[in-house]
Order: sequence, then structure tokens, then C-alpha cells
Amino acid sequence: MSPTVEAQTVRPARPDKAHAVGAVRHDWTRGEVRALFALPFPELMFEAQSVHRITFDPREVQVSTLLSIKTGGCPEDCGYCPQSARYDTGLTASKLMEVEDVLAEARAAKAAGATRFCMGAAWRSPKDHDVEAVCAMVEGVKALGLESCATLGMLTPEQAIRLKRSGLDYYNHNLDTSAEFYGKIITTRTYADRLDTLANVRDAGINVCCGGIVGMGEGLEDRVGMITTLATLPEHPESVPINLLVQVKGTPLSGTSRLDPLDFVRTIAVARITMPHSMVRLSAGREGMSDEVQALCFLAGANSIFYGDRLLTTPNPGEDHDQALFDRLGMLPMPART
Ligand code: SAM
Ligand code: DTB
Ligand code: SF4
Repeated sequence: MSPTVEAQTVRPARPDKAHAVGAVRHDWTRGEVRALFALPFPELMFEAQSVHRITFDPREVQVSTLLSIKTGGCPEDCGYCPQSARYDTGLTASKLMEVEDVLAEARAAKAAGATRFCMGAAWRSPKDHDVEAVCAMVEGVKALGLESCATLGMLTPEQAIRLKRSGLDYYNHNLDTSAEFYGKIITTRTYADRLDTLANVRDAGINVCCGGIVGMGEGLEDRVGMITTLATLPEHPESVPINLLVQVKGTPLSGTSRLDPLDFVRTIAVARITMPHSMVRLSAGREGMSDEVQALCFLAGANSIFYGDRLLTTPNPGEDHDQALFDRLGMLPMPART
């Protein structure tokens, strides 16, 4: 049977689209972001792929390794976090690690193939002497030829400048969710506090790593709000981690209904489209995800992962598993940019 004339007509995916694919914009409206989330899955993936390939090699994935340099005992009440002192999660708290011990872990991460080393501390905000200790770690990590990243909580402008002087490449500080949903997850610091720290980091000349968590019981409109806020920052974060909630027993968010994995993939795709030059990280939550869902995330434009069998306090797929996944997909670790 020959196809009808109508069936041969190529239908544009988004006839209403006024902007060039892949243009870097800071004026995304909630309506536009909502419309992206509402696209039929094949159209969304096509658009994400089209944007991704303008800037990036679709085979390449940037690999970072995380280390918890100060674990647990945190005074904040983030409802997802096993490190809050308010929840009984069975975690043993420990004090700030010694510089040499951190550098031994950084050497191992480099030997395993990581190009970025991220140091996380369970602080609301660091004391100035804590910042000095972290600066010594950053100097050591840089001397190994690794990119450095830290996530230490809220920073003052002076602390951000001090970290920049030590050579810090990236600072991670997440918005976590939409401004509207935020108060259901954290009460001990505000959304505005987070934006202030992000501005301090940016003003100090440090690259920004900022994203959030999905699967916390938020609605679609909260995912729309979070991506809109990120994509309308004065500069897009250089790295955008999209975490799937790791449910930890004892935290208030343990037992939250699971997010449809395709909605996670959609969030990655919309981050990719709205922030075309950013590294979008398929971040926490991979341990509970099939290889096939992870492959969809890469197709949706994710091009960064955490590598190594531990995130901060929870498990992550081991390096052998990830190497096998890369081989199955014909993907490669991205070379270091240092
Ligand atoms: N204490 C600092 C802070 O909160 O800014 C730095 C470390 S904190 C653990 C870094 C980020 O990890 C949080 O902002 C959150 O986005 C993410 N995170 C923490 N627990 C998580 C969980 N159970 N699942 C997914 N992401 C999580
Ligand atoms: C980010 O967005 N995700 C990472 C990193 N930044 C610091 C942290 C994930 C933590 C997952 C829970 C844990 O292992 O404690
Ligand atoms: Fe503390 Fe950070 Fe965990 Fe919040 S996310 S409880 S600030 S370690």
C-alpha cells in the first residue's frame, strides 16, 4: 500500500518554537519549560539530542569522584539527608579528614580514571579555619592534575574568594527543588540563602555546580520551577547535577512514592535543552537504576556521572560496572580540562 500524501508530510516537532535550537538563553519562562516537559517523549529526546550534539561529543561522559571529608552530625534538617544529626540513620559521624588522607583518596580516584575530585562536608557553613584546611586539600588535588570541587554549605564572599585563591575550580551548592516546594524539605535555611551563596561563588570567579533532587514527592510543576530557576540564573551553572532521591531509612523522605523513571529522564532532557553548554550530571540514584534507564539519561543529554562505589555516604555502582556500561554503549570518559 502506498503512503498517502498526508503521511509523507514532515510535521515540525514544535511549530510554535521561536528560538534557534541550542541558543543560550536566560529568559526561559515557566510556560516554555512546562511545554518542554509536556512534549511527547520522542520529540523531547530529539530536541535534547539536537541541542547536546551542538556543543558536546555524544559519546563522552565526564567522570567525577566524590569523597565525604567530614561526615554526619550536621545541624540542618534537609529531609532527604542521612547526615543530618536530627535523624537516626545509623550513620557514624566523623571529624574533618587529614589532608594527606584526602590526597591518598584523590590519587586513587585519578588512577581509576576520574578527572574531577569533589570533596563534600556535612556543614551548614564552614568556619574560617575549616576553609583553610579545605584550601590545603584543594592545592594538593590540583597538584595531582585533577579538577577540584567542594561542597561545604553556605559561604561568605570572603570564604569564596579564599577558596578561589587556593585554586578551587567548582563549588557545588544545590537549589534542591522549586522555591514553592522547598519549605516542605528544609526549614533551617532559605532558598534566598542558597541563591546568595551561589552569587558569592560566582562573584569569586569559581565555576558553579548547581542542580537539585527529584523524586522527593514534588509535583511536575516543582520540577518545572526548579529548572526554570536554574536556567534563568544570570549565568548557567557550568555543572547541573540532577539527583534522584536516595531514600535512606530514618530520614523523613524515606518511603516517598517512587518517581516514574521516564519523568527522571524528562528532567535531564529539559535541563539539557535549557542549559545547552552545561555539563548535566546524572548524579545520585544510579545504584537503584537499570543500565537501560541510565542509557536513556545519556540519550537525553546527561554527560557527567559520579564514578566510584560510594557517593558521600550511600552506595554508587562500582567502577567495573560503569566501565562495562560504557563499553556496552560505546561511550568514553571525557578527557580532563585542566
Ligand atoms: N552540607 C552541604 C550542603 O548541603 O550544601 C554539602 C553536602 S550536601 C550532602 C550536598 C547535596 O547532596 C545536597 O544539596 C543534596 O542535593 C544532595 N543529597 C544529599 N542527600 C541526598 C540524597 N539522599 N539523595 C539525593 N541527593 C542527596
Ligand atoms: C550532588 O548534587 N550530589 C552529590 C554531590 N552533589 C555532593 C551528593 C549526593 C549525596 C547522596 C547521598 C549520600 O551519599 O550521602
Ligand atoms: Fe547538612 Fe548538607 Fe545534609 Fe543538609 S544536605 S543535612 S546541610 S549535610
